[in-house]
Amino acid sequence: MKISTGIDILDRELTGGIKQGSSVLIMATPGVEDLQFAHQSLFSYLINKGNATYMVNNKKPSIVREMLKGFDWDISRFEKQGSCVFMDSYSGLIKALPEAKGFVKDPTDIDQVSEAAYSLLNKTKTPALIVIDSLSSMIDVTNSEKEVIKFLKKFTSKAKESGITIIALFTQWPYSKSTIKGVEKVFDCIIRLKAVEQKVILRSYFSVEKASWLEKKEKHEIPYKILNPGGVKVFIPKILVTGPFNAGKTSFIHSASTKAISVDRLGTTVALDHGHVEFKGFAVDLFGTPGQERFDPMLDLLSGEAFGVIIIVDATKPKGFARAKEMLKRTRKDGLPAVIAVNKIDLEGALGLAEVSRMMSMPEDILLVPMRAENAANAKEGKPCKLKKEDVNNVLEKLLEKVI
Ligand SMILES: Nc1nc2c(ncn2[C@@H]2O[C@H](COP(=O)(O)OP(=O)(O)OP(=O)(O)O)[C@@H](O)[C@H]2O)c(=O)[nH]1
Ligand SMILES: [Mg+2]
Repeated sequence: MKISTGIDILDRELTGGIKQGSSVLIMATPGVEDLQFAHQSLFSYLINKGNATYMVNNKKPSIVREMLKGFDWDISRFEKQGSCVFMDSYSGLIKALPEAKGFVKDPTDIDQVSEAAYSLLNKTKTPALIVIDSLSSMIDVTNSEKEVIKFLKKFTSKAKESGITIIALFTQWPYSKSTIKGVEKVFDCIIRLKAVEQKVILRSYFSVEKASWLEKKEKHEIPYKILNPGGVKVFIPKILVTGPFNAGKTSFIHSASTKAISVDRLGTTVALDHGHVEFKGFAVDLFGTPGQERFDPMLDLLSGEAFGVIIIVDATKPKGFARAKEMLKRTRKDGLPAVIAVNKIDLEGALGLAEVSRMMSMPEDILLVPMRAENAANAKEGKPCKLKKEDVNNVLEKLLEKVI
C-alpha cells in the first residue's frame, strides 16, 4: 500500500507515494521551507481517514494547529474525532502548561522523550502516520546525538512492525559527519531539500535521494515553492512566450493565467506580458514578449534563466514562420525545452499541423500543438481573445513534461 503525500509531483517521484510502514526523512538545508512537506502529507493522510500522531518539540501544538489552518488544512475535526493527536515535547521546555495528553515534562531527557513516544506508539490505532517535528531539535535539545539515533533505530523498526509510517523533519545544521550518516541510515527514504543561494535563497529544489521501494532511478531536482493556500508546488519561475506580431501571445497568457498583466497600445503589446499559472501541481510564471521586431532586444533580456519557451505562430500567416524560427533560435539557448503552439486553427485558410511542421522544418524534439479561440466570433481585431482551455492546457502540459 502507498500513502499519498498530497503533493502530486512527489507522489509521482515516489511511484505512487510512501510505502506504508516506511520511515521518511525530510532533510533540509537550513533556511529552506520544509515544514509544509510534512504538513501537507499529514493533512492528506487525515482526509483519507488515517490516524496520525504529531510529535512536536520546537513549538507549541497550538502553533502547529494554527499554521496548518493558515494553509486551509484545518485538523480540528480530526482532533475531535480522535484521529489526530499531539505529543507535546515543547511546553515542558519553557515551563508552560501541557497542551496534549502525550506530554514530555523534561524534553532535554531522551529517556523521557522515548518513553512518551513509545507510550503513544502502543496506543496508536493502525494504520497510522507519525510526524516527528523535528529530529534536529531533538538532537539539539537533548544534546545526545548517539542516544537519539539509537532511539530512532528502535522506534522506526517497532513502527514498521505495526505498519506505521513515519515522516521526520531534519534540518541539516553543521552536525558531525557521523551524526548525519547515522540519521540517514535509519530511514527507508530520504527527500532532500536544497537551495541555490546568492546572499539570499534564490530557488529551492527537492529530490528523492533514496527510497527502499524504488528500483534505481534517475535523480530529478525539482524546483519548488510553498504557496499559501496550496502548499508545495513545482515552481517554474520563467517560461518565455514569444512569436511573431499578432500571433496570439497576449491571448495565450491571459487565457492560461489566474493573474495576468499586459502593457498594450492600440491592440499590440509594447512592453511585457506577465502571467501566473497554477496547473496540475505546478506554479508557473509566464513572460511574454512584444511581437514587433523593434522590441527584439527585450527577447535577449528576457530569455536569461528561462526554463522553457513557447513559440506561438499564426496558422494563417506562413510569412511569419521564418520570423518565429529566428525568435526560437534567439531564445532557445542550450537546448532549452520548447513547444510551438500553432494558433488560430479555427480560422479559414489555417494550415494543418503537418503542413506547418514541414514548412518550419523543426528539429524532432520540438512538438507542435494546435490552438484555437474558444469562440471565433469573439476574436475581435485589436483585442486579445479567450483561447480554448483544453488547447492552452495541452500546450502547457507538453512543455512542462519536458521541463521536469
Ligand atoms: N480567430 C482567432 N483569433 C485569434 C486567436 N488568437 C488570437 N486571436 C486574435 O488575434 C489578434 C492578436 O492577438 P494577441 O493575443 O493580441 O496577439 P499578440 O501575439 O500578443 O500580438 P502582439 O503583442 O501585437 O505581437 C487579436 O485580435 C486576437 O483576438 C485564435 O486562436 N483564433
Ligand atoms: Mg501581445
